[in-house]
Amino acid sequence: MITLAIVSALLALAAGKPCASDHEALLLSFNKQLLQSVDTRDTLPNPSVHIALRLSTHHNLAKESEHLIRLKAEFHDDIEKSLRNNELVVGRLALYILALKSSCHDLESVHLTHNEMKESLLIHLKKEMEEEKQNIAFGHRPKTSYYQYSLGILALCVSGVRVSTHVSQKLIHAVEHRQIKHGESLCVDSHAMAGMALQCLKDEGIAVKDAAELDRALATIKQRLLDSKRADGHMGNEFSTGLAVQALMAMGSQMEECGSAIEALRADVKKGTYHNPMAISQVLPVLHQRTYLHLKSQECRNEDDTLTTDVDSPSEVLPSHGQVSLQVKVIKSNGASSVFSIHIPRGSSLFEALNLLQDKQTGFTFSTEDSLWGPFLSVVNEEQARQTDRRYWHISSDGNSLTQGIKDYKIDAAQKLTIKNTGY
Ligand code: B12
Repeated sequence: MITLAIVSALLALAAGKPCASDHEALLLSFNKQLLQSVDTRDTLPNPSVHIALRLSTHHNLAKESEHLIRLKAEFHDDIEKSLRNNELVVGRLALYILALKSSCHDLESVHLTHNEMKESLLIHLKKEMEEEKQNIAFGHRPKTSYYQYSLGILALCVSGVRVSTHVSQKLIHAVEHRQIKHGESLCVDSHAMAGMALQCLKDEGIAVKDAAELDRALATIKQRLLDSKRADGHMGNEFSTGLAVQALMAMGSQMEECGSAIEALRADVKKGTYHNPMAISQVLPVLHQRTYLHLKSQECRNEDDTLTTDVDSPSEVLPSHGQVSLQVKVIKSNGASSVFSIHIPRGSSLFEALNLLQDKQTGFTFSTEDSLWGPFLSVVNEEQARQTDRRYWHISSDGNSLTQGIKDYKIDAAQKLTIKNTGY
């Protein structure tokens, strides 16, 4: 309680706000919102949500332990299913390990069954990291992404496992050679994750090839994160700012460097920008001034158990009036394009709009794959944009890249959407 009061006071001070109780109330309702999301049974339990709940000050221990049991059953099975399909599971496995760690679960007691062999989670992650290291050596990038590669290093490091110098070197090299991107631009989220992974190695004194080079990479990441700050305080966009501030804190930044970014996050929370549980899970820790590096010393003793889900009844959503017109242009990988038009109820999500368009039998079809962020658009008009071929369906509206997925993006005004099969 005392810690929370100090944290609140610090945050209020940094943001130039006199009222610390305002921050505490906001934090509590945001925390409850995330807790409530674990009651949903129509999606897999999400390890990132578990980590954020466990890094918080207030807890609902019964719900958290029930969630852990579901992770160990359903999420675990999903990872094994991917292994049977010969997919790499670096990022999801790393988050699973961090989630177990956040609940002080004995990692050695959990095993993955693959090719009729039983392996501990950490051993399996180490092997996949070696494989990714080879992929970078021969293909100049990991098969998954540098975001997942960083998560892998972070999970091993936080669990006290030695990370091979060759593995860490590949990440340091990628930072120095500006290879960490989301589409065409430098990826703020992945830099944040890389920063936390490399900072963990430094703090733990895990040997790297060249300590001075590690320091240079950390300084570069810090500078790039600070350079990504927009006039409104966000670093990158609304959805990367939480991780960016977390990384800066882990790297020892002073509050003054993050004050406006934290204030932007608080304004977003108030506006209701974060309703996707994955988005909440990436913002909540930093509002508690915690980072993933705190998982190293997680103790799970004498925890508060007062968090409830009696969230204030959600503000009534008024039925939207009228229809808006939507134009959907699809550009396939060979450049061929087709345009579809439809009228949809104002306020529909893009997912609902695409379903209506499909039902009209105009020739437009689509399908999605589940992910921790929700449905990822994977097939359009019978063409699949495969991540294995480093392609995806990029979505933009009136020329601006969407910052949310199809389930979260709401259409309030007439617009022209472009769905383009894009390489990355
Ligand atoms: C890497 C990445 C990508 C890569 C994924 C392929 C690869 N090389 O791994 C590519 C370039 C394909 C991509 C695409 C998009 N991305 Co992206 N992506 C990321 C990033 C940096 C890491 C994701 C990851 O690996 N997570 C770890 C693993 C363990 O979790 P996972 O759920 O299994 O990961 C998969 C999904 O996350 C999925 N995915 C990636 N991005 C997105 C976005 C959405 C909305 C969904 C549903 C799924 C999804 O691909 C991952 C690999 O298979 C995150 C950053 C973050 N903060 O999370 C942004 C992030 C998730 N992406 C984002 C966005 C907006 C998009 C796009 C919608 C951009 C666009 N305008 O087209 C598209 C998705 C369009 C579609 N077809 O549905 C936002 C989502 C914000 C939000 N509120 O929804 C994030 C948070 C970045 C940001 N700060 O804006 N992305």
